[in-house]
Amino acid sequence: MDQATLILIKPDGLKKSLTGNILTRLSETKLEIVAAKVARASEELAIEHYKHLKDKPFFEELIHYIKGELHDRRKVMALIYWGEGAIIKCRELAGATNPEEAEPTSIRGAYGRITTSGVYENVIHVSANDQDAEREIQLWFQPDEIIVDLYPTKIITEKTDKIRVWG
Ligand code: IDP
Ligand code: MG
Repeated sequence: MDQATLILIKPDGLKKSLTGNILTRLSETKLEIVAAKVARASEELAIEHYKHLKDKPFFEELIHYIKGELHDRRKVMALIYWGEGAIIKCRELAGATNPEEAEPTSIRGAYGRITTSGVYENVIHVSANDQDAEREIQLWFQPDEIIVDLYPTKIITEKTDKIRVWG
């Protein structure tokens, strides 16, 4: 079954210039990239993305982390990988959440670290299941930014909306 997963190259991955390495590793999956962009996590987006962890002691630090405040890189690279078994394939390559427990050959095992302040800097986010993938993809991407139809959409008219065009 074709599946989609959200991948984020987190700010530590960008700071360490790992984008190329991570994309090369992910290409082993033979999945298709159907959306990609550099994006900034606002406070609201960060909190919404990680809302399942809001009661954890490291939550505040995690929000600083994904916003890029720990790495002087206020951005992430967001991608959608699509194809057979996308979630399991990408999560296996990513490795365990805790970079010290991750296989040394996995992305997190190779490039992640644990800081003394406690948040796991594990360079990459991968959606955990279909439900999370749908929720996260809809948080980070608009339908027209994705080259396949993943989820139902609707057309709305917003007369008061202002959009920026090239000057
Ligand atoms: P996942 O990223 O492997 O799906 P989640 O439990 O969803 O793991 O956690 C989201 C992120 O929060 C992790 O990728 C990691 O950066 C951080 N994190 C999770 N658990 C811990 C912890 O016990 N200590 C510090 N940071 C953690
Ligand atoms: Mg998760």
